[in-house]
Amino acid sequence: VGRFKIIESTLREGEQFANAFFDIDTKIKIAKALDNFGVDYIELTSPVASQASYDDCKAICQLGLKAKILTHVRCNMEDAKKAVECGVDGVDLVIGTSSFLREYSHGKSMDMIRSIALEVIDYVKSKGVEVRFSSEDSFRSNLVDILHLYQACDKAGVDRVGVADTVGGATPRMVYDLIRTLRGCVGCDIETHFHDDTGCAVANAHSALEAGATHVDTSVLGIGERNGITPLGALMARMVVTAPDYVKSKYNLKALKSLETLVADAVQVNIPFNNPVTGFCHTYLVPANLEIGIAGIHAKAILANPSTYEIIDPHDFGMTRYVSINSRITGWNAVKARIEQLGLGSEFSDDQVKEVYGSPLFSAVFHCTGDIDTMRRTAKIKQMADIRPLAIDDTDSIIRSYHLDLQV
Ligand code: HCA
Ligand code: CU
Repeated sequence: VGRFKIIESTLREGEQFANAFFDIDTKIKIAKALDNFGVDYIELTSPVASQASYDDCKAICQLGLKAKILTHVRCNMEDAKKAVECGVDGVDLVIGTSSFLREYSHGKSMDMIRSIALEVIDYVKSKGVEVRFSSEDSFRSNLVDILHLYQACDKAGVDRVGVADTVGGATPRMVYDLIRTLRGCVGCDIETHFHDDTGCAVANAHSALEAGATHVDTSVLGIGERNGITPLGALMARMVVTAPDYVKSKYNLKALKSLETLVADAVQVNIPFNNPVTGFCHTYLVPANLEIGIAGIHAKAILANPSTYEIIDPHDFGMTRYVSINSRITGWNAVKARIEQLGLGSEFSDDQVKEVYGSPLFSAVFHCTGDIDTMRRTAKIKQMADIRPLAIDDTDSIIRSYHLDLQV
């Protein structure tokens, strides 16, 4: 599980996302940001797709990035030739092996698939280029058929075989079983690709690694066909817990948020509110770089030792912990921490902190005048939070005006 590689497919699978249209400048920005993050491979749309795809693929190959550049093509000679022509480090070949795809898409038998695959693999290898062979819709393909096919590819010297959950229906246990079996059949690396239709894309990737897979396909924010694939950020959140030393030393986690923002802007979506590490619930109440919000009832323990309620240290991702105090369930310790963050710690005694915090006993007598300034002057945090949701600057102004009153 510990040592895995990322095949970052924002510029291939991600281009199949409904909103995605990347011009060359955007592609280059994203490729550089992915490279800076430290992904092992960057996968690009097939150069056969369009003239711009061809030109852009060539241009990205010439950027001199540390990441290896791959392109993703159908498993046939013409496509493979175009791919090699672009100067890529590797070619990802794909062909459908499920009965659905064989019947409704390309109409080829398993024997035909096998002989084409071997011919194309041989060609790409002869050009000194890395090659992967993947069976699309692997989980709805005949197990014996695909194992034989992968074994033949392995013998032919393929660098990786790929397993794809094209329709997003696999469970972590199905993944574990298939990868475990495949691991016993081939010596080459095993790449995996999981769609998220049933919400299992991260769990499936983790299961695959546990069973002996070596490579995981990701995209930034998971963008891809339908609701996409394993998101890079969520996989990082998962793997920094599973394999902390490897993940922290290999990937530039502090660059995750800016990478996600870049891609979110490019495809005009918001970062999902519940996104691991960088989502809205962490960043909502955040001035500058204070991040990770935690509800009030857990604030005391969090402040004493963050690990009490946190599996991930936000600092690993370049963020600071922000303990939300804008709630009626907040405890006075959280208010004290905020006062300290505001640089006023030395000027408040514990009794004064408790006073500005406000005892719940007084909430019955507190009247909302409707005038926000009067409310700010007279309200205590607790009472006000019982009336309406508070914003960060509400509590800050309550603290500051109390502090001013202390000085007169
Ligand atoms: C596609 C389908 C694919 C391929 C995955 C792979 C899938 O767009 O060609 O090459 O391993 O989900 O099956 O993305
Ligand atoms: Cu896919």
